Amino acid sequence: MSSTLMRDDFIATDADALRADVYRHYGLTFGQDLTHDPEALLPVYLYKAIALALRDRLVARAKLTAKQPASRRVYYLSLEFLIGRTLSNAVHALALEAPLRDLLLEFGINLEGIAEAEHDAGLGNGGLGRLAACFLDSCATLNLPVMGYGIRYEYGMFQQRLEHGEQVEYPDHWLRDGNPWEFERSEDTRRIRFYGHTEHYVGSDGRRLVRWLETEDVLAIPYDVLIPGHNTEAVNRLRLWKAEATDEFNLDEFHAGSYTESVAAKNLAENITMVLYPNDVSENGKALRLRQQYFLASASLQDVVHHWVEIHGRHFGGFGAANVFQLNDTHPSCAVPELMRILLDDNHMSWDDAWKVTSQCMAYTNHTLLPEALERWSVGIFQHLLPRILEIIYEINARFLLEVAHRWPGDVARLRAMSIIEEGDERYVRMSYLAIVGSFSVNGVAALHSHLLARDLFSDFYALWPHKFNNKTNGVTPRRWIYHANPRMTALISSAIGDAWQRDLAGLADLQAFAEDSGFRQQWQQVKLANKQVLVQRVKRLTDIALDPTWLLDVQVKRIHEYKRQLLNIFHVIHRYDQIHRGEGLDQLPRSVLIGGKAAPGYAQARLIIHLITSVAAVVNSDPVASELLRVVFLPNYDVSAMEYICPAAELSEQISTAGKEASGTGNMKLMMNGALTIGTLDGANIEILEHVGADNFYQFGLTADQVSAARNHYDPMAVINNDVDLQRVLALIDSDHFSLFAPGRFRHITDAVRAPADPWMIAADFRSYIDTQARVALDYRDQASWQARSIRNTAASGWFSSDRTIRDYARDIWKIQVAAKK
Ligand code: 26Q
Repeated sequence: MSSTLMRDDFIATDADALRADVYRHYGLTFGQDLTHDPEALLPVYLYKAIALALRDRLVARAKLTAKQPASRRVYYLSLEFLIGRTLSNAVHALALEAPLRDLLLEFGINLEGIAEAEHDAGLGNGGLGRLAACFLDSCATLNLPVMGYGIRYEYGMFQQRLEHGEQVEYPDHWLRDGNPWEFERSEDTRRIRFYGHTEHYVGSDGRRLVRWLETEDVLAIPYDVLIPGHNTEAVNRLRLWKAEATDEFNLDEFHAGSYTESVAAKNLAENITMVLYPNDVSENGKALRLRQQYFLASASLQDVVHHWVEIHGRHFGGFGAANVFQLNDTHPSCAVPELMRILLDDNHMSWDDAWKVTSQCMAYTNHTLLPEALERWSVGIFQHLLPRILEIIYEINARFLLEVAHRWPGDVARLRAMSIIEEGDERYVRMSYLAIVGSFSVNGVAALHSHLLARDLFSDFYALWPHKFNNKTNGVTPRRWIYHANPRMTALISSAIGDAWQRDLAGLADLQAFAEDSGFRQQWQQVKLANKQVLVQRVKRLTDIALDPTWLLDVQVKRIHEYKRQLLNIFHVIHRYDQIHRGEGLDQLPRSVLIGGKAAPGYAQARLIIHLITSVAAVVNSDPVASELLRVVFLPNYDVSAMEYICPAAELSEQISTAGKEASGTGNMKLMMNGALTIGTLDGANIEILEHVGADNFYQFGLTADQVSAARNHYDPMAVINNDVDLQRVLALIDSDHFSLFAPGRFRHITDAVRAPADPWMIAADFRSYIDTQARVALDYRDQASWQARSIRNTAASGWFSSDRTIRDYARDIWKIQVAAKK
């Protein structure tokens, strides 16, 4: 069966061959007339022609990689892969930048211009989705047998525009111009079942078996995207599933003559992969989201089992040792009962044998400490949509509770607390408990986060199974976030320490010594200035706001959420504006404050925070006095491509979440790598950033996680406010409608929330500490020699935050697979 790889599969990577292929795809694949007139050129076709020429060169590598023997394979299951653009990544991985730039000269256009024609693959909300994309990059680069499984959403993360200062969402039809990077693989189509009912029967061998009958089925069609490693021939795969109706859809209606209605009903099935859900509390509990989750879990597991059976037959004894499924949060945790279903119902294994296999190959990563963000599904929805899966969850729970009862005899409260089924007026399936019970590994994404999971959120489970719990601090890929995003800094670093650091980011430590070199510091400053100029031009184009590239650039980019405290940031801006207005602080350091991020559409308070930011920006930027010292920008539609030009330019990185709420953060790492200093709380990975870079090179402020929890029950924001004239003035300015002249009371919800003793985010508690620390930043920035030295030290200390390090940790501790020694 196995085909041999043809010599011809390997396409020459020289400049002439590349040139011929780009011309061929441009003229033949897309039927365009060759033109060297930049005015007449359609960049989207040139982009697609180049993409295909590059993809051609990855195919043979991908086939070879797939044939490599592996004693264990890993599958990264995620509802989100926030890939962004692929063109430059492929160019760099194939080391084809120089010939491609030469070729593009013939068309009178540069690589950056062509790259802009590619639409971001925005198949994720934020950190969790981008982490999955960085991980795939590192796995390929480290030559690991890891494959991604996700969903090919027709519409990715919505596009954000501002209208009258408010967020408005537009659909992200990213596939409109076609996707040159994917291969449809209809031969691997899988069938997914929904609804129906179960029937228990006795098999011919006397076993008690279960059938899932009268289901409504949907087809899962795989689309493969190639994931090239860097400095290696390895090319891994990301398989994204699209839902399609089966051909027997609504046969009854069809025969009854309602042909058009029955074809139209295809929509119901095809809706499943129509749109990415925004991370939105108001969207919780939507049945379509559960359909997406089961669709991904079932298609992916069937796929892996299918290929297993092709090789091993229906013998699953070795399956658990040969496969690991890494669950990216609880979103794909239906994988646990689904693998049980496949082993029990489709392969007639005993419960004990099936459970041994399943719990040997599942591993769960948690990404949140917020109790309200833990996934729960109403039993009613489950029963209706996935009756067989619910039955299996009940059985898993019954056996698990026996174990709990054995460990804590007579402790009914503990049974109630740990049950996978939450009892009450309405009953719920607790997806995190299902994932913990079904997995051999449970990890958090930063040291503090993992510690708090074990100590607080999952303490009962930690007491029962301490060996399952571990930490894997997040990381980000230096290929995208340094070499691609910041070529100027990359060149400067290599001119100082050589280029070994580009293969092992720990080598960045050699840069430490250059912090004392004044010539190098000046070059470092020039690079930052050039990057700031690029950003300033983009900001001008997108918002019409003019920034001065010599001012301190203060950046907060991330999803808009109360716990991330964009409010604290804008309170600081209002405070400085107020000072200027009162004729104080006219000698203050000029600063540009850039804020970007999307609010979940149903999250009213987050939308209001955006409106406050844009309203403050309008007032400050048009004030003749204030705008000489302070400018504020809300950058619309923050996404992966935006971060690629923001992080090289940023000088101050705002990581100001309420301590104990941000699991890790990853933007903090991208900004640090590019030489920004962090102003941050002791939260998530900020703590590890501080440990690596040292307290002199990090602006720490605010309550610790333990202080936040201790203050919880006697928090008195009014006492804090009454003691702080600056905070009183900030609140008074907002309440006086200074930023909402024609809409009295518009921001009252915001100031009320800050004054409420129940404010979980403790804005008032950290205000003074934040303002004072910002004043220190401003003072320190005036000493540019010292600032640049500390910027260099941040980059030098950032090597540990490479996702290559993170993936080595996963490979060693969880996946138990070999990584080749460092070169
Ligand atoms: C859940 C149910 C229904 C609809 C949507 C969702 C949903 C979708 C996305 C829930 C959560 C998310 C995304 C969470 C996320 O991005 N978390 C972040 O993960 C990063 C990577 O580990 C961390 O660095 C961040 O701290 C964490 O907030």
